[in-house]
Amino acid sequence: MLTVYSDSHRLQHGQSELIDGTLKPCFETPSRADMVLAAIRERELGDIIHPRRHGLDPILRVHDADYARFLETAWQRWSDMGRDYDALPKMWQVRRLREAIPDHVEGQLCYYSMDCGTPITAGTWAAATAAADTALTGADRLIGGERAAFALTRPPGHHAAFDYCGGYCFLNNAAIAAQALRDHGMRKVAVLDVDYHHGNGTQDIFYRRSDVLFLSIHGDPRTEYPFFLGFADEKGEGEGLGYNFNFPLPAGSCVSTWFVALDCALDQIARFGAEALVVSLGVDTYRGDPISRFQLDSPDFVTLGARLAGLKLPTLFCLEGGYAVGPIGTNVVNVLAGFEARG
Ligand code: OKS
Ligand code: ZN
Repeated sequence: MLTVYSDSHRLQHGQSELIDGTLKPCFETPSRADMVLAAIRERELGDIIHPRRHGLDPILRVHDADYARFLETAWQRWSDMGRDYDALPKMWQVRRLREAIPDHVEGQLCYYSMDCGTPITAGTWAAATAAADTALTGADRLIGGERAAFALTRPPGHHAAFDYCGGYCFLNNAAIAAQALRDHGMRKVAVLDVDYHHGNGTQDIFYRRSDVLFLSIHGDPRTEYPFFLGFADEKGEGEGLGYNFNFPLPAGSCVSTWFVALDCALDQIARFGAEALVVSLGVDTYRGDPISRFQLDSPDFVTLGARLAGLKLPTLFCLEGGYAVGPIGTNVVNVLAGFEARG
């Protein structure tokens, strides 16, 4: 399978995130992508290409222009105040506070963030746009007739919504790619999110649309991040009613339960009549993941890949979460190799 990869991911290396009540080193590190790339080379998965620049237009198909401008300028405005450490928000626009967008960068940081785990650094915009280009270059290959591609996207994207960042995500790589597939003639696109966490950003972007089906299998938001979205009763709105499927599973769920949910999701994708599939591939469902609580073991990722291949659709994989850095390469490549073996 073809891999799209850019060294620019390294430009996103946040210092700390707020977790369990303290500032801790970021879980979302450059070493994650390094390990995945090393495993791809070692297992000889296929060619590795650089992304082509696509500019802002395909990003603005799914993101708010003011939000994108904020991301692009935030670090400069933050450092103009004499700050040389990561920009993190310190409050949120909760109920009954004014909804007007603040003028000041500090207020905007609060307005455009979902959490305190998504630091904006000097290199965030360059890294995030390179990740979007990585996904878009993978989508180009599918449009060109390729069966499948792997976009080694970092920073990840699935928590990034129309107009906010969060969960280590700034631009929604998978959504940007899915929209590009639509814009290049694929009439129905499915986005399947198998990361441990609900893909709230992707759901947000496509919630009112029937041309992009969104499905997510994830830890139940009653106990798991992102807490405020990802419940089974979220089925889409307006035109999009019936085109959003959430499969929340209790934290600690066993492997067989997870695969039952996967089969339900695959059935829906087949019924929908998708012409292409985008997989938000998080491997934080792994039993050894430090911030997640499912039980998949490394060989289970081969099974996942094979089941996805059974849909017989042009498929773009975009990397999302996965924080057990030692095994992350094996787990990701297992999915891709499982997919290819099933052909
Ligand atoms: C705040 C964020 C904590 C959890 C973020 C989850 C990121 C992830 N410190 N999403 O798929 O893996
Ligand atoms: Zn995750």
